[in-house]
This record gives sequence, C-alpha cells and structure tokens, in this order.
Amino acid sequence: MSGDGRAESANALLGEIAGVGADRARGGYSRHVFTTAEGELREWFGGAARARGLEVQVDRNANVWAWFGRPGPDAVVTGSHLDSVPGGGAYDGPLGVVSALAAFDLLRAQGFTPRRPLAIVVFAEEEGGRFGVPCLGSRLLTGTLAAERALGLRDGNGDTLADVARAAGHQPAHFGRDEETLGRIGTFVELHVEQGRGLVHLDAPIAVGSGIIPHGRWRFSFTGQGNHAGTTLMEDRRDPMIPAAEMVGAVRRSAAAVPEARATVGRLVPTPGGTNVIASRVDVWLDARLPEPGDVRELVAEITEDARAAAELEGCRVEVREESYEGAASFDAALRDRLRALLGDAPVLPTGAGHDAAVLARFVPTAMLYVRNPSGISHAPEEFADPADIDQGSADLARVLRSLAG
Ligand code: HGY
Ligand code: MN
Ligand code: MN
Repeated sequence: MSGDGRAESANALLGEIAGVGADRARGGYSRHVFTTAEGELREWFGGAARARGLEVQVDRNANVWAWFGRPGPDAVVTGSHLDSVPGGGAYDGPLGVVSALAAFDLLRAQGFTPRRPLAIVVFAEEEGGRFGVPCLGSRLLTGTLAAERALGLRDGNGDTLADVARAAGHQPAHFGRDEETLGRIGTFVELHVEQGRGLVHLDAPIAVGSGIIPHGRWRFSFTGQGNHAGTTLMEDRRDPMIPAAEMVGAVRRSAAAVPEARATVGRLVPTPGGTNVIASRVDVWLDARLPEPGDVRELVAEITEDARAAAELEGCRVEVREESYEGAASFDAALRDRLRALLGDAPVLPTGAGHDAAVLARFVPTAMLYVRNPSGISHAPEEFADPADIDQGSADLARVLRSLAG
C-alpha cells in the first residue's frame, strides 16, 4: 500500500479531531451533517486519506469514500460515520473511521498488497441529528429512503436537506439509489465503540456483532390554543403541554411493562416556547426499540392511545407520524463466524444501537466489531474507550481486512 508512509494510531487520529464540534452549551460534541464542524471533519478525513495515497471520492449522496486500488467491484469496505447526536461522545462513529485509517497503516507497514479493492466509507448523517432520519447517507445510497422524501426533510431552522446540501456543494438532483457505488461493495465491516457494557461483563476488549433489534422514531404533534399565562384561567385552557407531559409518562409505563423494550422521549419542543406563554403546539419525538418477537409498533400503538385520550381530555388534537423504522438486522452468519475465528473466538453481541451496517446488511454481507466501552455510556460525553482496547480494535480490524482482501 502506497502513500507518504504516514502511520498513526487510532488514538493519535482521534486526538487530531478532539476539538472539532465541541458543544460548550451541552457538553460533548454536536457535529451534524453539512454544518461547519462536520465540514471540518470531512476535510480532515480527506486529508488523512490522501496523505495515505488513497483516492478520495464523494458519492451522489454526500458519503465520502477513500479507495485503495481501483474502486470496486467486490471491494472490502470498512468505515462508519463522523456526525454525532447533539452533545454526543467522542467515539460513536469516529472510532470506526480512525480505526480504519490505522488498520490501513498497519497493513501498509506489513507490506500487504490486497487482491480486492479496499475502501473506507464515511456515511452522512448516521445519527439523524439534523434532519431526523437516521442512516440518511446509507439509506439514500441503497434506495431504502426515497430521495424525494429525504430532500424535503427540514432541520430545526426549517431549512430543507436539498437547500443545505446544495449550499454545501452537493447536487440534490443526484441524490438517490446509487447502483454503481453500491455495486462496488463486496463486503462491509463496521467497527464501533460498544454502546453498553456487554464487553465489560465479559472482560473482553473486542466483540463481533450478531444483529440489531428493530427500532423506529415517531413524531407526536399536540396542538391546542396558545394564550397568555397570566390572563387565562385554568378551566379555559387547551394547553398541548398537558397531553405531551402525559405521553412522556405513558412512554415509561408502557415500555417498563414489556421485557427488553426501550422507549425514549429525548426531544420535546413547545411552540412558541415562552415562559409566560401557553404553548399552541408541542412536538414530542418517540424513539422505540424492541427485540423480536416483541412488536415495536404494538408498543407505539399503546402509547398513541394514551396520547390521543390525553389530548381529547384537554381539548387538544394530536397528529402522529412515523419518521423512520428499521426492522431487525442480522449480520451475515458466515462472515460473523469467520471474524470470530480470526479474532480468537471473540464473543458475539447483539445491540440495541442502530448503525449503517444494519442498512447495508440487507444488500451485502456485513459484519460489525465492537470495542469495549468501560462506562457503557453512549450518546453522552461520558462515552469512552481505553487506548489499549482501541489499539486492539485497529489490529483486529487490520487482521479482518487482510483476511477478506488478501
Ligand atoms: O440511534 C442509534 O441507535 C444510533 O446511534 N444512530
Ligand atoms: Mn449513535
Ligand atoms: Mn454510531
């Protein structure tokens, strides 16, 4: 493998981006697609890849690719995402990208010459932190999400993906299923920080993924009558904040009654949002997940019933919209077992966290590697991975890429 011989550890590479997109108000990082911070990360990744002699391309859906050898077909692809949730940790996404660069450095130092093209991919907007739909880049690439719907998605300022992507130099008219790029991928392997404490309990640094449980996002819009906080008697109110609050309680009650269910309200936005103003509208987003054979939509239907009853009681209306849904994803069993054997019988873990790998798994043989997270916490600044485990992850990823592309 060529390049200027640059060889850096994943830990050193993480250090290079440690200051990008730090969110002083929330703590952690806020790196959303097509913002300045994410643009800086795209620049950084392109520079790091070119310094390694990789050919950098941006596909029609604004995903970034760094190719070793001619692009595809039957390429071995690794990578992850660089965007974050609001106030997210340093590892969710970036760890998969820096580990891929470090693994390429290790392979080059070993004088490895791949017999299949190798690539690193950085998918756009995996968290859906700006436009609300997770895995936006990989869903557009695979046609899992229609370009027309994606381009009309609006961020918190009301700007559409189309306008924002155009302003960032992309061609919205080109967004959509990309047969050529998808056709190049032979195998996809994503390394990711573990979002939980499975590896802590197993006292192991690295695990192989088995699959991802079903999960979706629903938007509940409660509407009532905006009014003055000081002149409106309680019996005269139609305050959408009341059914919204009831819904939050219903989410906890309903999910607590279903084994293994996870349901969350992390985002609740009143309009207009004044201290002395009775809201006219309150939007509440529900994130619901449930391992099969449980049914996520059944859980959501129960919560919806409570929300509708609460709205009616307050003389309000509620509109419920499914914003995204991903069924259960199982990673390729042969690939999973091959990676287990390669990594000294590494443990196999399921996860409740969504990943681009779940989207790709419906189209190409896909696997995941997880790196131990001592805190088990993710989507928060306390997310962490030990430098030694990170180095182990890079070495294991290099071993996997060598086996798959050798
Ligand atoms: O929400 C998730 O599970 C992932 O981090 N996008
Ligand atoms: Mn995440
Ligand atoms: Mn992630």
